Amino acid sequence: MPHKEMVQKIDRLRKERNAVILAHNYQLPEVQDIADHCGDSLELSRIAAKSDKRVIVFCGVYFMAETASILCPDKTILIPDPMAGCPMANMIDAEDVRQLKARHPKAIVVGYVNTPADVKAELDICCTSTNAVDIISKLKNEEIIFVPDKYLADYVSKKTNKRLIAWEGYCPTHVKILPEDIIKKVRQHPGAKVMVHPECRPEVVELADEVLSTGKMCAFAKKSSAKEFIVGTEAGMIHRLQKDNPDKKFYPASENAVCPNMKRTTLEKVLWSLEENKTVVSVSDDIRRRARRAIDKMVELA
Ligand code: CIZ
Ligand code: SF4
Repeated sequence: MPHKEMVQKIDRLRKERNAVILAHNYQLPEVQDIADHCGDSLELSRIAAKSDKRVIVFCGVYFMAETASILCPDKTILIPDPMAGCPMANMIDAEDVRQLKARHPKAIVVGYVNTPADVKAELDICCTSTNAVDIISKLKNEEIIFVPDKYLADYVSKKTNKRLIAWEGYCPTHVKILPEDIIKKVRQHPGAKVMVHPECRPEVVELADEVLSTGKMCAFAKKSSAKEFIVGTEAGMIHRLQKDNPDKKFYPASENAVCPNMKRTTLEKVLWSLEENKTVVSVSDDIRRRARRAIDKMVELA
């Protein structure tokens, strides 16, 4: 089907079905372009919760659609491709967290938003890359468990001067960005500001001017007086930044940082999702209630 026809069909169905289409900052450019809103996972979940639309088409990975479902259980949350998982989120399961808690019974358990719903249900507090440093710095506990990202844990630990008991997970896409990539790009664009995501390796984080979540990258690029930026995160972010700031230039730190799961969502699948009401993401009441507590605790602290 030609692109224009597909976009027209999506527009028609979005109205008929009373739906809102949300796209994560790492989605394909053509998906970002037809979305009602782009953002990070929590921004999008909050938009979903506030929306008066009945149906939410969540273009992102599975844990993000689950988080939206936890925050708005009365709406229909659709994921255009249910196979779009996050390998980092899947590096830990609920039983792993229960075992960690048994080994460190006094510890408080903080978990990155990149976790499946049943893992969130085991957490004391959820956090995002935007608020992780803020939340950990406010905790008075002697022992803090942090799951699943060892690199985000390392960054937060250095920023807060706190020792964290970290799980050994990592993002397979962000680890593809190497220090030599940053050095090469800085040589090519000497005036550019280097912003990287805290999921990157510590050796990459060390070379950055700014360490930011995708939401914060958007805000920083907008307000900075710099005209050029080297961007150390998933490739989809370049489209978002370039569209918001047409007078500035954005260069990927590495062309290899492409998340195959984020790229599973295509316009065809968005259309199919609206046509067939597929695939519905829902979270059982018990898991939802417990996971919701960890998210509410984050909102209270951050
Ligand atoms: O929370 C998100 O959306 C993720 C995974 C990354 C970010 O920094 O926005
Ligand atoms: Fe998961 Fe990394 Fe892909 Fe984000 S970029 S969805 S953390 S694998």
